[in-house]
Amino acid sequence: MSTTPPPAVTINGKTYHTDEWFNVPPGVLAATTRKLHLQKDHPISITRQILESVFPPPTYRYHNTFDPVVTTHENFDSLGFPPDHPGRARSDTYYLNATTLLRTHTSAHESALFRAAASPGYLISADVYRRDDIDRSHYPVFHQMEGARVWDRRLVPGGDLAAAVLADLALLPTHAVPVEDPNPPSHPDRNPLQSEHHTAAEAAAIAAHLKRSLELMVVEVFTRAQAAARAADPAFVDEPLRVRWVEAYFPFTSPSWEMEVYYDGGWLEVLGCGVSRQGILVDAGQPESVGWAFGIGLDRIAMLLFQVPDIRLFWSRDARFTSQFEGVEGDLGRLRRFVPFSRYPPCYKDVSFWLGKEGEVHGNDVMEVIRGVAGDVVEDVVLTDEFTHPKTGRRSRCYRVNYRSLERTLTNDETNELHTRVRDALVERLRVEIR
Ligand code: FA5
Ligand code: MG
Repeated sequence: MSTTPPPAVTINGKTYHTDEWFNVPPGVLAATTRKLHLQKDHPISITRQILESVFPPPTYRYHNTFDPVVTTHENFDSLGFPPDHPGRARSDTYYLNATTLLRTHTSAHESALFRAAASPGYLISADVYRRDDIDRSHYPVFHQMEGARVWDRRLVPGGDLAAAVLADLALLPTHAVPVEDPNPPSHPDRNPLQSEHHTAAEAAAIAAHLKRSLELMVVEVFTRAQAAARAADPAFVDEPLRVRWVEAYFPFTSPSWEMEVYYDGGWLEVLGCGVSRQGILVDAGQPESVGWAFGIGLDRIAMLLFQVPDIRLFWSRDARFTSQFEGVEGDLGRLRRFVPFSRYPPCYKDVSFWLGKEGEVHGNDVMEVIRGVAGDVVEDVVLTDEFTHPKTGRRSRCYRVNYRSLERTLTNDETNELHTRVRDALVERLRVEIR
């Protein structure tokens, strides 16, 4: 994508030089100042506090002010991402320069926190950045909470680590939610037992502690959401919570799982987790510690908790949104479901183009050009058609853009003007030819 980077950018008071890797648009740079997870009475901040309540101090320490700018080493290498991992591509990640980027996940801080070893467990909540599609559940900036818990073998009485972890598990509350598939089989090629570091019994105890902790976390959210719904409507009856575990893969955990929650007719992934790969603890100077880690999307949980239908609302400064959460932070009993204000009419416009001679155009680049022009007025963008001309071999694509403001009805003239600017920007930035 053709852009001329500014020579340097300043984020949270620190200045970074840019190079040909720079690809952060102004709207994303501006979002680095918002810190929604710390904004009083914001649904993201309220969600953070509900999740924190399940992981109490002093066992868990909270870190909520880490800077979003990290090194490629922190975000990828320290976690064992291979050099050719697709997540490293400029099409997926926002770079300031070749070795500095906006973190794509809170795991970027895992190594430093393991190294500090200030407490057996920690939580870190923060804004994270990814180039992605545009729709009602995707935004280039979202929020994650990462948690971890370790046990130091040297501190375990009698040296029986599995027994010590199970003793900690026995101290956790229980819950009555049925867990479908509590122990899905792990495939040893992707998720081997780390047999040079753990016995099977130790890994099983760590996994059991991990799963119970995370199940308690979603039970807490779900109980709060039900109470909020009943407060608004005493006759409200929600579907019972259903949870399941599925095998997953992360370069920094083994075995690994995702938790899914049944929602609106389907299974929704809410978090990734696993038993930490020992290499990360060894590199962090903690070879005697073993444990688990997880990462959860706060925006997704907040959307479920408050029934917020569109992720863009979290960025809105419209009082019809913000006023609905006032006072909740000091008193969770005041939590209510979000009452949507009127939805304005959608306006669909198509744009079809031939790819230029330079060839491939990444879908994320198309999304970003459109977001760059239309900002939060674009609700979603869908690729509706793609074909190769049989004679010339030229390739064509068609995208359908839905323009719909959260705050007002757009006029015809306004959407036409926006769409013209979108088309011009696609030509200029991506060198495509409008059909
Ligand atoms: C990760 O980011 C891992 N760092 C999680 C992890 C941490 C695994 C520690 C193991 C140990 P993933 O990309 O799947 O994994 O994202 C984790 C969660 O963030 C998802 O389950 C989802 O809840 C949320 N999430 C991911 N992408 C988006 C998005 N584009 N918009 C909103 N939420 C998202
Ligand atoms: Mg995932």
